[in-house]
Amino acid sequence: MHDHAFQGNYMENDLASSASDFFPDAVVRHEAVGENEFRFFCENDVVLRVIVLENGLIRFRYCPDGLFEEEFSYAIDPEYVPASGVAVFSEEADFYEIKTELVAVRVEKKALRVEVLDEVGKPVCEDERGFHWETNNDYGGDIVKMSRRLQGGEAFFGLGDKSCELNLRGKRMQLWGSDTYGFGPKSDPLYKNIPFYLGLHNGTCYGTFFDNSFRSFFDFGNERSNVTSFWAQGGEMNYYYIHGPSADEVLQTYARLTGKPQLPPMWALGYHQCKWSYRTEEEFKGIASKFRELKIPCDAIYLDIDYMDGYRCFTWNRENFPDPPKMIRELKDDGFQRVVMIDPGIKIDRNYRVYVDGMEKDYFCRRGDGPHMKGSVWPGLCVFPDYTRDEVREWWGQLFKGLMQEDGVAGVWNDMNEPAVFEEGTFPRDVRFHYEGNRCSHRKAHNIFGMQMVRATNDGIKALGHGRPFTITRSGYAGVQRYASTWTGDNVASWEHLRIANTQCQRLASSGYSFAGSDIGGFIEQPDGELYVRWLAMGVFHPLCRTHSSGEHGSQEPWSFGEKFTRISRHWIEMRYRMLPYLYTTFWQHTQTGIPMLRSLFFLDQENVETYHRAEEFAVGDNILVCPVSKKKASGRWLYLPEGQWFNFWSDQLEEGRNEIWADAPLDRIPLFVRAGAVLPQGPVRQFVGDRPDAGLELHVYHIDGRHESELYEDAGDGEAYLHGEKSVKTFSVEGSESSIVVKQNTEGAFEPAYAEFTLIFHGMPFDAEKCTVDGEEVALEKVGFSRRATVERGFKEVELV
Ligand code: MIG
Repeated sequence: MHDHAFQGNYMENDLASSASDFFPDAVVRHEAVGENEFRFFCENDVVLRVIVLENGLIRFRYCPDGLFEEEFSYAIDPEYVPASGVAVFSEEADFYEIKTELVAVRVEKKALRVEVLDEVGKPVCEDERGFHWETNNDYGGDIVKMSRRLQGGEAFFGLGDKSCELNLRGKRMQLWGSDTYGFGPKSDPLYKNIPFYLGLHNGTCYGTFFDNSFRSFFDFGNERSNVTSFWAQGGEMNYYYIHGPSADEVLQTYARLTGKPQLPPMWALGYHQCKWSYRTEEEFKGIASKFRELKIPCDAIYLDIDYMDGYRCFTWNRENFPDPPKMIRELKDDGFQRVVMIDPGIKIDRNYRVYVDGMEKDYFCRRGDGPHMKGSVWPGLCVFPDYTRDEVREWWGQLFKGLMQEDGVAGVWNDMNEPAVFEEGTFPRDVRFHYEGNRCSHRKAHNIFGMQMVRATNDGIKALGHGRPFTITRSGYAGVQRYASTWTGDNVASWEHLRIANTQCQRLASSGYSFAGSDIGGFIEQPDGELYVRWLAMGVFHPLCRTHSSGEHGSQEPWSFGEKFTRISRHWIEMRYRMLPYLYTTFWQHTQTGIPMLRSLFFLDQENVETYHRAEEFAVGDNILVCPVSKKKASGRWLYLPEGQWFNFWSDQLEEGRNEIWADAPLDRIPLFVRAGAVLPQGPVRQFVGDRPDAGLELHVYHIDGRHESELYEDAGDGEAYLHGEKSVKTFSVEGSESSIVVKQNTEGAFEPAYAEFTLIFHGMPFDAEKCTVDGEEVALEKVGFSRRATVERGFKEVELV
């Protein structure tokens, strides 16, 4: 049932170099097209087009025979407008040079090799043999290849959901989305296809985005230790060089090019509970009331495939769910959002309206010779919508009308969209796709199928009036971050998988896909209480925080492991809600800048090679750093702090960065550090996001010898008013010395939250604070443990503590 045919099973065309490779000859001619495009023509008809989109964003397109096919990309954000770069062209004896403010691109005359140097002339990225190709007689087209020199000390990151070590140096990876039930650290390919990676050496970071949806490969010194290469089994050698020099800048540019997510409703950042499956109304409602009864916060509960009538999408099993609108209304009244699964397979059944309608409209995929693509999935034999046609996407979107508008479903979960079919694993290669008029086979459409499915889902429910849709997808291609959140698929309840989940969420974030989480506790098999709470403690800091399990091994809810672990689970989920204002702010910042929500250590200190090899520590947003405990029976762990000064969240102990330290961590602690000078907002514990709206926030102020700024973003938490000014962005600047600290607040935007006061809590003051003044007037200062606190009006301008 679960097919692994594509794992480790390299076929004849999988090698980076082959005896039948062709290479470009010498450049014989060049021309400029407009101000930012330069074309180079070789003796044997190879053509290279270099397009300067921005000073640090250069696109390279190659063709072997002078004939570029029409271009089309699902990845590029339709709203992307190049921030036009200024290119200066010159010719030297051996090469041509295109110079911008940030980089110099050299194209060697002899064999079309490309080299990119930074503004001080340091090589960042150099072709080895550069572009070459192999002709593909089976399918036509070419296997297009690129090889580069691996730079001294170079580390590699990104490439989506890979489960191997964080730094990809020495690895070879494949992109061909696969349903990999129970994957392990060596499984490849996995579910997602994100052909974007970062190279980092000598403190300089650059990105490569190979926008080609065919089955593709990336080799980081695996086949030959001094060579990096990437290639695809069809399509064009079409890649973007993205200059840093910082990793942040690379990600910002990549996000401008391929798009940023919309801000989700705030409840999407609450705690989510899922299982395969809650099978009856009684069971589903029972789960919900148990959360409220035990006072464990929860915002969303999920129905997996079994709520449907024989797995027919957009239907209900009326025996088990006799009155969905009523059930949903009751859950809604109790503060629960309802998320349901929808798969791409449509059951072949002439009494099923979705099938009949789709057949009449000719919306399902067909085989090369004409018949419909049929494959077995949960409902039995199915057909599959061709989501690469806009009429089909629109039709699909409308199908949600009943679920969303009549029944009151709040969010949609798209699974099996690699696409997965039983037995064969995926569609045969000859299946045809519309591809927005650029007709093609499954070889080209496979890797974008899931993205187009969830796009149709997301746009559909948006058109049905959900201003901020919540969708979650298993597969995706570059750009999918515009449409949906994601999870890392069918993992296992083991300590190794806790570490893999950490790696995958960090890696997805580095690949432009921040809104991700893992099945907390593991999908397959049953965690024990210790593993569950350690995993939950990490999951609380992931953008998506959802427990899910296959349900085959008993229950996996926060109360499933005895009273002690119920208490600890509650503690962690309450922590999620305390962090919610901070996480929501971090998400909003991400939608503005494209800087990842989770940042592996090299984002924080990229001059420092120690960070190239650190995999478990990560920052969440601007001000906090986490390092999950990932071993059984550990009482704490060693971890590395990057540059800067960090306060231990639990003890207020000040630690100097660029140090390996030990942090104690009993089961209700996770090594957690706050940046000196931060203002960390913490919310009240709520049972769900709409609960107690007038409860005020705490602002935790951490000392700094110097200055630091932090932000707090707020809005109504749902709907689109925030796009029209109904939001509030506060900047808190902290200025501290040995004997005082001043916090200034500046607010922009029209949104007024329902609460009136902040509690300021001062941490790590190196002086014995005695007096607190707010806008010139003294206020009461309370001493609590090693911190001082004062309650102040929300609109304060300046608070001073001496
Ligand atoms: O073939 O819907 O990854 O989260 O619970 C398995 C049942 C299909 C795989 C998903 C998993 C989900 C399960 N699905």
